[in-house]
Amino acid sequence: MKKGLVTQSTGKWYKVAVNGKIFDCRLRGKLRLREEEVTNPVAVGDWVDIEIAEDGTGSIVEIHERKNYIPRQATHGRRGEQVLAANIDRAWVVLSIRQPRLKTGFIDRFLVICEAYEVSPSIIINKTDLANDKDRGFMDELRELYSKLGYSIRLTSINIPESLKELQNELKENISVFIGPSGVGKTSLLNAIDPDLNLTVGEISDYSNKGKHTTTFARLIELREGGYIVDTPGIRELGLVNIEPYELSLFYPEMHEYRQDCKFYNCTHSHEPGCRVAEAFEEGKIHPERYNSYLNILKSLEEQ
Ligand SMILES: Nc1nc2c(ncn2[C@@H]2O[C@H](COP(=O)(O)OP(=O)(O)OP(=O)(O)O)[C@@H](O)[C@H]2O)c(=O)[nH]1
Ligand SMILES: [Mg+2]
Ligand SMILES: [Zn+2]
Repeated sequence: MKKGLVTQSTGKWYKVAVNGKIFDCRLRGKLRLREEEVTNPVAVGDWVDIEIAEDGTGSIVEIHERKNYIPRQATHGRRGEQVLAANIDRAWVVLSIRQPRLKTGFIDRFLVICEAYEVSPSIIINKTDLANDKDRGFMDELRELYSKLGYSIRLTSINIPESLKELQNELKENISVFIGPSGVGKTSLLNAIDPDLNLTVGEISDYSNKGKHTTTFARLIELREGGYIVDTPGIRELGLVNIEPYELSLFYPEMHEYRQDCKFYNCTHSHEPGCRVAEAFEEGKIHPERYNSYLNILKSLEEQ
């Protein structure tokens, strides 16, 4: 039996690195049983025990306890959760200012998931070279808003090398993950940071701003300058799992100091009398963009 790190997951097959050697592995039966609750019981970033057969392929027989992981609601009508990555030091949500257009709701959902699952989140807004004056004003607002809340936010463009320096430094020395919609430039950023990688990126096309899912499976990549990063396929939605409506505000840091002063302990800060959070919003102490996204996410949790 050998201990290894899962570096790629393509459905039934996983790549597992053991002392620099890669083994193609499948899941042992008892682990497959968990597919009821989790669409992928094993994710990139997991430490696993494998047994190697005579033909050189392996079976994953055990998953080691995780430090943390990033889940989302499974899609395509499947129940349970999907694990996007495991054992992550830092998770970056990547969006582009244009092509496709940035949605702040995506950022806030991502931050909530990370707060709830004890992953340290940061934000990248890419393709700043496509920004017009209005976009630039908007990006400045976002930068101020999120850095005030304590989140790092980087504005990048693969066409502006200086914009990548800070990010490059931050990716050294730990395991990070890029998560975001398709076409925002997750893989392009990695190529720009480490040209040796030569990863496949989407073709330039503006007939649709939807992205075309160029990266089709999650994979762990070692960077030339140090550090590891999980590049993931683009996702359209970030559905929350295992969060009750009244718990949502726990994951909005700016609501902390107000929520304990609400009249009801299970206040959802949407319609209740004596709500201190709603009051703080009225007083301009909570940003409208954030309160609005809070209400949207709350509504989706209540409908679940
Ligand atoms: N103008 C501009 N285009 C960029 C930038 N970054 C990436 N692109 C382009 O955006 C397109 C999509 O890039 P990808 O790196 O494949 O996007 P992705 O996020 O990895 O997409 P998926 O793998 O589908 O999730 C490519 O045509 C890139 O050349 C940027 O900073 N500025
Ligand atoms: Mg990609
Ligand atoms: Zn309240």
